[in-house]
Amino acid sequence: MTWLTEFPFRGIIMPKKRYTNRSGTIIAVVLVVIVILSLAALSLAKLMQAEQRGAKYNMRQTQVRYLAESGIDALRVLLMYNEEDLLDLGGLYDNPDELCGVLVADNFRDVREVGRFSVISPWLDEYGMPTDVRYGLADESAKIDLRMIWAYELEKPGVGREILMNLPGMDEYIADAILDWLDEDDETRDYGAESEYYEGLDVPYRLRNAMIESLDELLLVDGVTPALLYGADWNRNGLVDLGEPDPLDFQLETDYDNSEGLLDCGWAALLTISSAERARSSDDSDKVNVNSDDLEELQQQLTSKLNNEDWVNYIIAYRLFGETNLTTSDESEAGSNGSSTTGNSPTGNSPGDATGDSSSESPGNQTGGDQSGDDQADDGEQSSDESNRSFDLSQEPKAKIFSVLDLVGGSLQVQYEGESSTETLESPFTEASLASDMPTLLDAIRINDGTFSRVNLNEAPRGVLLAIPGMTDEMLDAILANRIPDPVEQAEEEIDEMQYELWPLLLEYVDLDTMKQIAPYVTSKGSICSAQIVGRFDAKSPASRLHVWLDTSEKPAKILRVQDLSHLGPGYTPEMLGVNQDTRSTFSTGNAVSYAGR
Ligand SMILES: [Ca+2]
Ligand SMILES: [Ca+2]
Repeated sequence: MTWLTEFPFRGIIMPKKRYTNRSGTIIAVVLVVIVILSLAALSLAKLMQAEQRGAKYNMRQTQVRYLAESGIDALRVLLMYNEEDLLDLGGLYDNPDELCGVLVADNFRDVREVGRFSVISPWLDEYGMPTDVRYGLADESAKIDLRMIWAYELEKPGVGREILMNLPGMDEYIADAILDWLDEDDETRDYGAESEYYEGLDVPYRLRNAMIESLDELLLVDGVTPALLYGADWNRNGLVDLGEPDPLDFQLETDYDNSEGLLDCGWAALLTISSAERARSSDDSDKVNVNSDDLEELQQQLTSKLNNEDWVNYIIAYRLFGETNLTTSDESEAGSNGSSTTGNSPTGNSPGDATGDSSSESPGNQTGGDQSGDDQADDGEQSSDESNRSFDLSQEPKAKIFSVLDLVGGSLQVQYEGESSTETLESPFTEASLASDMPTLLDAIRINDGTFSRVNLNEAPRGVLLAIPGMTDEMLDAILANRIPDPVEQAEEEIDEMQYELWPLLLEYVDLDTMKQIAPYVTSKGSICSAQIVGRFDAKSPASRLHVWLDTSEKPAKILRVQDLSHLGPGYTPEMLGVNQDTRSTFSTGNAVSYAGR
């Protein structure tokens, strides 16, 4: 400060003034700096807090994801049990003890750290409508596999369209567009759409011309809307919840009368592309695929499996001289007038004959077990005289067998090797011996390689059953009223016939002719199962919801696909998930009380 006092112009006070101002400025500057630093510190603290919250939320999300994944592992452990032990444990159809609110992480002090998973599938009421949840696996075969539709359409053009048209809300434009999307050619069907249409769109895209890879892909098909594919089930939990569109409004949007509720959850609840049927024979050997191309090999396999020359002979003869028997409703209506399509077809397929037989003879014959045994013995003697004759197995097979009932009660015009004339071969499978023949046959053979499944009539919802060609009201009622989807109950009831897909016939709810219509399309069990698994903590928790598909034909079960549905919410109420909300009664000390009291 001395330079100021020594300044030559003492009268001028400027320097002193400047000195005073400067000291004030410094204080102000210091204050501002302090404020800025404080604000910076504060915002840093805020940021850190947000980061901490974010990190904690991430951690919770990771934890609930692992809770849900624990559910997948728990299922795979249960699937390791043999069938009997599994049934003792309560099975996998509806088993709240093993699969609802299962405790994974327990914490006596903090209810926020109590973590659980639940395994959930739709529960169908007596009308076959999804109205609630159960704790277990859903057979993917309860839906119609698009690959079955396609395989059958290739076998008999028209079948695919008929099945699709039987779906609720479907019209011929969409049905043809779906088939055009799947077929490899570029020829537009009557009402369909091929590349010309898709490439002319504002945002053009290519159609697949092959099997779709996920159901969502159907949204790309001309005419398919989210409302049709997913119905009112926006959160994809298989139920129409509060907050989801009223199915009546939805009805206006889709232009479909949904008063029966069949389209509530859209086609996604009725269709699949991931079912399979890999059941093995009861002795754990592979079943024989009766539609394989190599007839010599087929004959050997059947001989060793069935050990019945007449049966093997007739099955081979059917492949060589029979007729593929996939009826569509148009034909069955025409057929009921009494006309048989061709002279060479199995006579049992003539609807007039079959109806007559079944109504007049079936009750008496089926109760007379001894009589049916005698019939079989007679057949055996007759054919043993001719056992030296054989068929020319190098011929191209003419027919495929789509259900074991194709073999029942008919006859074939056959030609033996080296002979010029044809003769009639009566089927060794008679209506009278159904009860004994069919279980043996069903246990030994299958009709394809099992890469896709037919419809599981024990679990299929109403909308699926209605889509099966040839399904009658009588058949639908018989199935819905009498089926026992839970294997635990099935075992308790001890009705052996229930394990076969032909049970409506074997238990005499319907006649042979009615069963024949739907038999190519149905099975009693598939090998791929799915479920939604929700993991969450009991309080203040995000939820992780996974849709998982398991191949149960292998041990341990193979995880085929996991779809994360967490972004659509937990999907189920805490009560459904077995979450313990009454925290006060369970937790009497620690944080639990303070949390519950909030
Ligand atoms: Ca095409
Ligand atoms: Ca829903």
